[in-house]
Amino acid sequence: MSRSVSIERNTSETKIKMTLDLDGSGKGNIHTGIGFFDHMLNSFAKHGFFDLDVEVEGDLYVDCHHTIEDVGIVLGEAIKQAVGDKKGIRRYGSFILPMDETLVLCGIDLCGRPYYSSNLTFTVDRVGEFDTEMVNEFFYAISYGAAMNLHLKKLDGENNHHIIEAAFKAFAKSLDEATGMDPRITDVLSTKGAL
Ligand SMILES: [Mn+2]
Repeated sequence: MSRSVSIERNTSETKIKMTLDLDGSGKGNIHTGIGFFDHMLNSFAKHGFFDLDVEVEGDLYVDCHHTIEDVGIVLGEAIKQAVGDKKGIRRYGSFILPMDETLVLCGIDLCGRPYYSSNLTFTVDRVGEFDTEMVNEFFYAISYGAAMNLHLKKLDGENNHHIIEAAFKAFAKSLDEATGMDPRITDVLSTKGAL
């Protein structure tokens, strides 16, 4: 059973083509027009063992906002479609990811309800062409698109590049766990019988 999803989304602000395979090998083919964002999405693919193709034509002459937010919306929708009825998956995932002085915790629940909580703050306005305030916009968009609970907590950290990269990698590891199949789970992991 394939858990690969392709989505195309076109607005007056962004044109996005994305393919996500939850059962990939970590191959990223990412072109968003924002170098640091490409670096983050490649890290997400690599460390979650997802295959992720992303092509974006965004209105970067405005700023990076629409491009980053809309990729979050589409990635959330792709996750939601790829997990389907959620039969056999672990549902929960969490990871505490160290990166030198930085330590970021991620916890997720693919419960069908959107919720986003984060304490990530930054001491610079941008890393490369990526506005740091877009980190929380991006993960908020994913949590709503995928209908998941998503918590990100910075436990330690100084360097803004490290903090953002640790968040993307912690999310990747958590999502890999939550979307992973457990042979002991024969139906949906909920006493309600549905997620
Ligand atoms: Mn890096």
